[in-house]
Amino acid sequence: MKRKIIHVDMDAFFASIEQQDNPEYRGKPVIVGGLSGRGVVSTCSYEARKYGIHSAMPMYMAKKLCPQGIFLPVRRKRYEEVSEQIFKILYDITPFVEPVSIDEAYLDVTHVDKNPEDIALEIKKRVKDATGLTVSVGISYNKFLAKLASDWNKPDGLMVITEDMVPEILKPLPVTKVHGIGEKSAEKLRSIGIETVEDLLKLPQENLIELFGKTGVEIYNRIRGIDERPVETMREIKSIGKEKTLEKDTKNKELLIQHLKEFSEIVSEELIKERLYCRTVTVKIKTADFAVHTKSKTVDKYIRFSEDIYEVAKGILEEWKLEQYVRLIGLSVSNLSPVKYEQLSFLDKRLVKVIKAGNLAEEINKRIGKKIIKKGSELLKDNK
Ligand code: TTP
Ligand code: MG
Repeated sequence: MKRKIIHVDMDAFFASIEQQDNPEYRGKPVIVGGLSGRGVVSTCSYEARKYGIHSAMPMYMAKKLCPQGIFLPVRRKRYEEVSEQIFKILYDITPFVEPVSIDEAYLDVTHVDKNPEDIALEIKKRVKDATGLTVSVGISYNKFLAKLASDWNKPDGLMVITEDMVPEILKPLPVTKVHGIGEKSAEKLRSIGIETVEDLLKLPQENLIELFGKTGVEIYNRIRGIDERPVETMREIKSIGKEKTLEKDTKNKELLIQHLKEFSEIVSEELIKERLYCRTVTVKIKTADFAVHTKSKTVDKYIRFSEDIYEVAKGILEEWKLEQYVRLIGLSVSNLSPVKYEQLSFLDKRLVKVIKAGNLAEEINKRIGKKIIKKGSELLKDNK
């Protein structure tokens, strides 16, 4: 049975949030990014894109292209908050969500008892109602094609790529549209006269392997509509941490706390990148005699921001009676979850195992609300 995969990607995400929060910016070129001398554009509104501005462009260049633009700094915390609202909607549709970035995810809706177009429309409506923002949605039978579809008619797009459309629909595309082919690879291909997928389809697999190694096989398959990558709902990551051997052994707590502050920021960034939250914070110390000591604290709610992690880590160190000089200090977080809502924290391996075993009703019953139980039993029906 062919899978049903949905890819969602918010439109001009950071810039759209700014326009939503500040109605006077709507319909105008809004550019969000680093505003200092060497800053770069994070993203810009579609109005600003008409001037040729795009992500990763140096800010001074954007200012030159559109001096009348509205230039704003990045408010990451706010964007995270909105992202959270969106992911809540996605997880409400299916537990099989793979977060790709702050504004992008794959959903495997093969087992959801609705047609994918209706699910897509529901996502668009619910996201709009909750946040005021538009999202582009692509539907297909694998990840590569679903992502291509969501990008098809941005912003506010909805596109379905069915099996009978492949490979015709892909042929006119530039090779850079193929997942796995970046600018550098495209250049390589251009040098041998290959610009579009149609050109690429003429190359035998061996040639692609010569050019790209293992990825060559993937590219060969993708342009023929084959991509078996599963939507990965679970993360294997057990903990995230950072540690450092000090230049000089010390007993100075202020100095050690300073390191914890820096580590909190690094760890927090990683959590956000992986779309994870944590509940346990561990401080590690290696003393001058090379003995390793750790102390942990588990908090009541899931956290991910550096201030919160730092607060816990600092508390641990403040209470620590340092008897020896410290030569290494570390900070790690564990007890990770992809969502901070308790009712959704069933997104782990166990669920998948149970589904495979086929007897999930009772297991899910224990952990989740009624709505999902229904979805769970539907799944069970499908699996039989
Ligand atoms: P994207 O989804 O790539 O871009 P976008 O949502 O702004 O626009 P589009 O309609 O084309 O999807 O990235 C999501 C957010 O991630 C984006 O709003 C800002 C941030 N980002 C950066 O900070 N730097 C970058 O180089 C890119 C590409 C994105
Ligand atoms: Mg986007």
